[in-house]
Amino acid sequence: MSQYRTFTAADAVAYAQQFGGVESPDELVDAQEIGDGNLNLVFKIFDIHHRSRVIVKQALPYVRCVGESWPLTLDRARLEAQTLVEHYRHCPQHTVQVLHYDPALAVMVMEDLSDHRIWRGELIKGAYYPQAATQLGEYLAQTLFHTSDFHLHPHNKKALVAQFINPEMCEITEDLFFNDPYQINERNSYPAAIEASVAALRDDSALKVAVASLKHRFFSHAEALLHGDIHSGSIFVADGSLKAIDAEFGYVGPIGFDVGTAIGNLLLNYCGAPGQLGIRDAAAAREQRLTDIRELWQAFATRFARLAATETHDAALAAPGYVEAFLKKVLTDAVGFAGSELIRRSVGLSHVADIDTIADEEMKHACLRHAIELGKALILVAGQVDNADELLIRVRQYS
Ligand code: SR1
Ligand code: MG
Repeated sequence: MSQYRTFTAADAVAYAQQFGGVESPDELVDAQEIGDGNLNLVFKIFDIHHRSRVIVKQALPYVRCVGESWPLTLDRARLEAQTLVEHYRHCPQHTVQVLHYDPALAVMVMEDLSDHRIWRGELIKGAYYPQAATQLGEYLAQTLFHTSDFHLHPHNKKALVAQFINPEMCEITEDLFFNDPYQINERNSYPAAIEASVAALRDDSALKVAVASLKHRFFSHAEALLHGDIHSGSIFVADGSLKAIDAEFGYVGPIGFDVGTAIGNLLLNYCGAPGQLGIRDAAAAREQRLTDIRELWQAFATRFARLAATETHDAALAAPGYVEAFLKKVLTDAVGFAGSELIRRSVGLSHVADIDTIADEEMKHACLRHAIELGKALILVAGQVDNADELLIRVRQYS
């Protein structure tokens, strides 16, 4: 019989005492459930001095934000823990540390990052972390290069693909990114005022062909072990520090998906800024997001190319000029995936606070329309974008 049971706060404390790796486990006395994501329970565990010491995260057998009517595999806890462990091996400075995990209880214990804040909230406030974009580019390069065919022996790469088969979580992405916004679907959620923009998505056959191509790549291009959901809510920041969390969508897929999700979320903030900040601050925030995107791509592509120059084991993939050609393709993919992230966050089930928390309804609708139009444009022009400056020109053009 399965050992699984849903944790109470007391269970989480007891679990942390046993597996938290702290020096005086009896001093762990309290837990607060802080999960604000769509899927899981997350407990912060406090000691007798009310200092938070570790995090206990448990997967629920259903989608938390929807309820028991949408069952979901508990295996995602294993996939999340193993993705984070693998990414930590290659980029410990930018990956949360998993201290323990138990696939039967679908639980993991992680380092506490209370001295960090979720990047999305900071971006919305207009707080600037000058190193964050470069650090995110570094995280993406290190984790994606070291889990790709550039670096791994072909046998190990195939074993990695098998280890990270993640059909149920991939299906969520497949539906939410590439189907729902382009059809009438009960999961979609958007204000009636933007119906014309959404209806235009359903009627655009060229767009649907481009989205089909993106979905096909997501289905079939096993390039590297992705984080799979690297939006600004999956990233903690502090002065000079950035840590990725929440990797339950991890699977071996197209590198451009992770890069594009990261860029897409910076662009969601770009679209929402006029509704969140005063005119001058919003203009500055927008410029900052474009700089962030340039820095992210620059850091990613430079590091990936450097790693490829010294650590590519396959003779054919080491051919001079190949990695540069590959990175152009990654950017093209990333632009398309960024566009699909903009659209699905505006039309679909899971909105982001960058736009969703805008108080003025008309302004919110304008920001949603902008995100949809920008997303559509990026999906359609992705094939023509092969450097970061060209991407930024396109973003300005559709703003
Ligand atoms: C049903 S899950 C909805 C979204 O939340 C997660 O964070 C992923 O982004 C997913 O697409
Ligand atoms: Mg998440």
